[in-house]
Amino acid sequence: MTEQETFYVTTPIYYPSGHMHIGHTYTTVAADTITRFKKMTGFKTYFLTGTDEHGQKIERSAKQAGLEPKEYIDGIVEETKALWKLMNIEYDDFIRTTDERHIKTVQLIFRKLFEQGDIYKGSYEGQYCTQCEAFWTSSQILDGNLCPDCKRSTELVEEESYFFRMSKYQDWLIEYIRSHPDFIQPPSRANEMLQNFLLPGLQDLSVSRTTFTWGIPVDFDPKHVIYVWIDALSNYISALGYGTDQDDLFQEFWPAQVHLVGKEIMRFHTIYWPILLHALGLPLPKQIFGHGWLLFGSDKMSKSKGNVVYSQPIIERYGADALRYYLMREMTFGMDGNYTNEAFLTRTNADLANDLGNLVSRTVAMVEKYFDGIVPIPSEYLEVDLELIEVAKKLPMQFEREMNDLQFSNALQEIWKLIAACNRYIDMTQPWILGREDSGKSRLSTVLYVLSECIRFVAVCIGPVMPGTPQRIYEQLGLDDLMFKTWNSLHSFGLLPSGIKVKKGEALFPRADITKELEALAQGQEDKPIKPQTEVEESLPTVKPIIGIDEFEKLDLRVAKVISCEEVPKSDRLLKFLLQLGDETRTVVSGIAKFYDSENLVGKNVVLLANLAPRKIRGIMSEGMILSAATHEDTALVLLSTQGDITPGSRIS
Ligand code: ME8
Repeated sequence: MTEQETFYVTTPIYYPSGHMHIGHTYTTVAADTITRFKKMTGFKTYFLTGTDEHGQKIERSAKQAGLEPKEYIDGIVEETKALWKLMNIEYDDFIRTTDERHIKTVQLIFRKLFEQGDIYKGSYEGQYCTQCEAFWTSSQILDGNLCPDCKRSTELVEEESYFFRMSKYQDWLIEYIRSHPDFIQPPSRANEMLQNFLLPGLQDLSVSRTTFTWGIPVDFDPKHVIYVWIDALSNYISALGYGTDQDDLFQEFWPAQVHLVGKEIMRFHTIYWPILLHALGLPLPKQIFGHGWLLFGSDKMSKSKGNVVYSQPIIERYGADALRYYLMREMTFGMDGNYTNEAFLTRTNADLANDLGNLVSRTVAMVEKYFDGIVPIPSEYLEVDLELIEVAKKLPMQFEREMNDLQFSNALQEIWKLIAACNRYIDMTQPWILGREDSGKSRLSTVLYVLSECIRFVAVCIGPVMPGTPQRIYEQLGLDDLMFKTWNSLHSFGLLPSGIKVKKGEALFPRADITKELEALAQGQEDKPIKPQTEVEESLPTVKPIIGIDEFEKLDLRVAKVISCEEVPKSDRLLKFLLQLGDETRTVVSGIAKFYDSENLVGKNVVLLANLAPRKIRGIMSEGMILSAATHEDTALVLLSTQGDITPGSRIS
């Protein structure tokens, strides 16, 4: 017996700096789909996902929520796991970069690279973008010192730093990429990496920071934390136990077959990661696939821009399979595409309710009507039958070829070719006419058998993309036995046992009234995107450590009156306030726009933390913080106010 081939697939580990949206769902569904397909076709699979929990961005998001970073992240991680469960994602492991197992491995990797001379200590000056957590060189930075990725202002930062000798490995990597055409996919991205980064020459990479603390400390120099990308990328091997004495998974599954990532992080995965692995003496993943973006208009949907669509309201109304189908079918994997509710509903109606749903319900209804629900024994096959059978027989091979290239949309189109052929076959053979006369019975038995068997082929193939649907089809076909539901059972046409009893069920995908559903979906997006498994109230944060009165007195809390309040352009979260405190006025930006209308606040008293260091938010200098009470998940938020009349500027103690 040959050893079972392994297939290790990963998604990026996502930043838990906000709720996961449909873009994160996209990559995760793709990884789940290919894993299920490989498992079905006989591979031993391993599917890793997780969260990237360190860095300044998370530290800041937590601070804004008034929580410790870990406390803040825990809530989002629970939410994320709940979302993956709803999406029917079956990962083998969920790694968090705050896991002890990960921290130990990252420290070990860093030390090893330092000891062998690949990492050295120096100092760094550069434009740093806190939003993207990236340093930019003078050739990359845009006019006005704007970040080339997110177009926000960057800061000039100088700090002591450890560096990785990227330049040492540059020629090796160029050669590797050129001699391994499958390594970077789609191929256009390989060109991009070579032209934009490798051929102009790599600079040594700063791999530690002293400007923030929320990270993995360098164990031999703890004022440094390890820069997020070494920390983050190592997850792909730390999760397998690399560098520990429990490294069975590593031995079995490394190198990964494919890392699935969005195209914006290809540079990290196709340059830093291979070099890091090579320096560690480890084999490289077989492939890095950079898929395209889900766009909102012409912009990438992203947590930091807030222009996102959440998966939860869609799943709640139409089920995970409809959304999984849409994501895998609508866009070519590798290219950008738009998500709109309208396109989703149109496709669901056309492909799922009409093409697939009707085929199954019509076939089952006819078997019930003409054969008392018993799948008949076919008689002689005519030309028209053989043509359809040929389409079905070709499907597994064509489907497999597309799936192996991660061309999910093409793979689904192959299945839908068979569905369309079946629907045409019904029109051509006209079973309702055959059913009128006894003489048509024998012909009708062939037609309905062929259709039922084609539906079985469809059900097996759609499983990896729509894991909840095959069983619903098998139940309608009356198919129990596992042996008719496997990939191998598609090797020959005609295995479906005659004599099984079909059972009409609910419509697989009810037809949506698009106008009505568009309204409901828009409302759903306004509501809370993701409900964690546990009740929100139960997970309210525990009380912070005790402080003395002297520490409390450092806070200068004042009553302030709202003179004016307006929405900050291009933000659905921020309001800009002009506040009166005695003789003084202050401008303050506050993230409460989701909970209050700006005009309702004018004239009201609020509580202001008046001695908070000023901070620029969206280009506006915010001079203090308006206090509010919020649930842990920010599902509800109310401003603190005063009871009774009090002069603005009064002290609060
Ligand atoms: O980059 N369209 O985390 P992240 C398609 N922590 N995919 C999208 C998307 C969109 N609009 N938005 C997000 C990070 N994604 C790092 C990764 S890996 C060692 C560290 C998906 O939370 C896509 O896979 O910003 C993208 O690469 C990833 O989420 C970015 O997630």
